[in-house]
Amino acid sequence: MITKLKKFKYLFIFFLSISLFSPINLSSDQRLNLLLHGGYTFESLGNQNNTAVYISIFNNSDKDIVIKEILTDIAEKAEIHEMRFVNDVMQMKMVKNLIIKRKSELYLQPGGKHIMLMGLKKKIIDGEHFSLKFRLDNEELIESKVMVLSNKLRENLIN
Ligand SMILES: [Cu+2]
Repeated sequence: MITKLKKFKYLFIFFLSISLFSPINLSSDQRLNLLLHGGYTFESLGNQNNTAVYISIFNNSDKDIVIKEILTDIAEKAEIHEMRFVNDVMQMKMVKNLIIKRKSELYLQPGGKHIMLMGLKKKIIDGEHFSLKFRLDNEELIESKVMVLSNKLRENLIN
């Protein structure tokens, strides 16, 4: 009988801990309307200082969302860049506030918009991953994982 009660006690603690750590309890308000998914970059070579990161962004909410800033531990700074032709030369231009329209997707991909990590603090190695934090216009911070891929997978990429 005593052992049975003990079992119930542990079962109770188990379910209590599940409900305490459940993400549903943490976000009863309207959070996570912006989803960042599938971030990747390529391994750095030699003394490579900068690298481009690509990621898919989904705005499931009814209002436009602005990414104001990207925070990272692995580089001095992170900027959002877009590609522009200037006198027949492709150039990168910084985007200060990236707007993701309501109910829409934005794919940061090679040849287009990308996240530029500038002043890499360490070599980034194939198979590893790191995280970036995105600060939104409502000050919400969203963290997303970036996978590091082999340069062998890279073909004719501009940036
Ligand atoms: Cu760039």
